Amino acid sequence: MEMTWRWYGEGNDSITLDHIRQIPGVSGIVWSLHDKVAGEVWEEERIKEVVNQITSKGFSPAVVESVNVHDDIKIGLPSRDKYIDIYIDTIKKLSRVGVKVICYNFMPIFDWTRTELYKELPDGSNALFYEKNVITDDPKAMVQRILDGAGDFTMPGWEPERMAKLDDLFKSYEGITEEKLSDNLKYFLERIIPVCEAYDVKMAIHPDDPPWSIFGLPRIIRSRDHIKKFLELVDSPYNGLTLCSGSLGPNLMNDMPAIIREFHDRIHFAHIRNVKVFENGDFIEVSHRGQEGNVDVYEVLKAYHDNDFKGYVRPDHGRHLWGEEKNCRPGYGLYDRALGIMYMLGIWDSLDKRKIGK
Ligand SMILES: [Mn+2]
Repeated sequence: MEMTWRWYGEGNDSITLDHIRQIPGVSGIVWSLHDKVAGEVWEEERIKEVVNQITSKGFSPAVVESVNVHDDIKIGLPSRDKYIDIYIDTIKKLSRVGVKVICYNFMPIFDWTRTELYKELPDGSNALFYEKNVITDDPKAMVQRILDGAGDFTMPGWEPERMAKLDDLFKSYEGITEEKLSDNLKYFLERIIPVCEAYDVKMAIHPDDPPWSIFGLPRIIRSRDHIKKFLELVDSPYNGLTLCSGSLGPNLMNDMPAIIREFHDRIHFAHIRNVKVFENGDFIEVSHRGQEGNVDVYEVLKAYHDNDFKGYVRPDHGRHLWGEEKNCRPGYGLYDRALGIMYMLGIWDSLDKRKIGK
């Protein structure tokens, strides 16, 4: 596996590339042009500027997370072709600077969803929290909670300008069933995957987070069966997965090691994170250590290791430790993700040694 770190870019992240260099074993930076909204053109100069920053510190820029998909593509409006052309243009440009994997998602309106960004854990750290019965009827109240909690940072998918048009967005998704959303995803993939094959860029869809429907919106990547159906939409190795143990994990029916063993050859990027699921269905993000939550991170890594996984891995989110929540992005502090990397590499190195009989 190749260990990576998600970085939001100069002036847009509390963590610098020099910080990241001091974490053992990190070879790549997961990046994006974070000021671009879905459907916008990515200029070559802007791409090169970020790639040069990354490579000048000795990192690989091979993974982009994310190139966001415009709602018109998800809804299936006639204007989708124009936005797919722009997407294809971006794939080609990214290929030219050495990008190998593009992460994206196909969730209507909302990206990842939580009800609290700094919920305190018993040890005094805090983390992203999801309280089931807060997500009932009023999406606007939830959006306000998220935007208030994010402070000065703009979070991908939660841009205030976009959230201001929430009523219109909901209206435009009326009548979009899971089946229609899946058809629209297939249409998108049928156009982009041949380009990906020609340009050697693998697409890696991120599962829905949380793995169930919210506010009546369809969600189609949230279980083993959904993943199987998705991979069959376009049966090419270039149509693959960002397998996120933290996103699928809150549904305890999702057996992460089994999913990895079944689909490992289509997993291009692994997000690894632990979650603790409460009896009432609420969940909170906890440290990577398996015993602290419901995702057995050792078994997750073992499933990858047994299959000689060569793809990219990153710690998904982390808790906020030692007061860093005052200036870090929610879920993207330095310390817990670095601890998570050491835990994961510790397991991986042990598995390596066992394999060669040391
Ligand atoms: Mn993830």
